[in-house]
Amino acid sequence: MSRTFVMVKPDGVRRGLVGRIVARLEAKGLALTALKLVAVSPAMAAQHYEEHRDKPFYPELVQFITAGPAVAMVWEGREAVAVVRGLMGVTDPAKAAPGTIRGDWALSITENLVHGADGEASADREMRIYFSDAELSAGTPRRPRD
Ligand code: 3AN
Repeated sequence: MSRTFVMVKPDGVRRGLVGRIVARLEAKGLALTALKLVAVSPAMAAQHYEEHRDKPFYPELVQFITAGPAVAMVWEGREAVAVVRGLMGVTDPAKAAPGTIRGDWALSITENLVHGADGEASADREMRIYFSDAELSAGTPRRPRD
């Protein structure tokens, strides 16, 4: 089992696509283990996108991700990182395959609806920006109480 960090970006929340995006991941068989609506602060955005700090699109990216509420989530399942990236489609929605989230519902590179961690290490790092240890363990499936 692996876990990944996923975010519905502000454009997805604004456009009312949270439910449909969550439904796609649930239908695939992944398990939702943490979820919250977050106002991403500039400090959180800087941590989240630190690898892109020197890219020309960085200011636009931070401006966008802090512009409205986003939905932070942790999903668990076999090969969760790769499975989520497959369901999202490639970064540029114009090139994302039909049937993927970006391929079906997005067109802009910046406003591309979803973020999914690109590896287990980044998933772990990113989920800790948005969730406490207690929140990360709360969703772990438990045996029902007797
Ligand atoms: P992904 O979200 O597919 O993992 P990354 O990690 O390469 O893509 O990029 C992070 C975010 O930065 C993207 N989701 C997108 O919003 C933005 N981004 C990436 N490349 C560009 C670009 N060439 N122009 C504008 N924004 C970009």
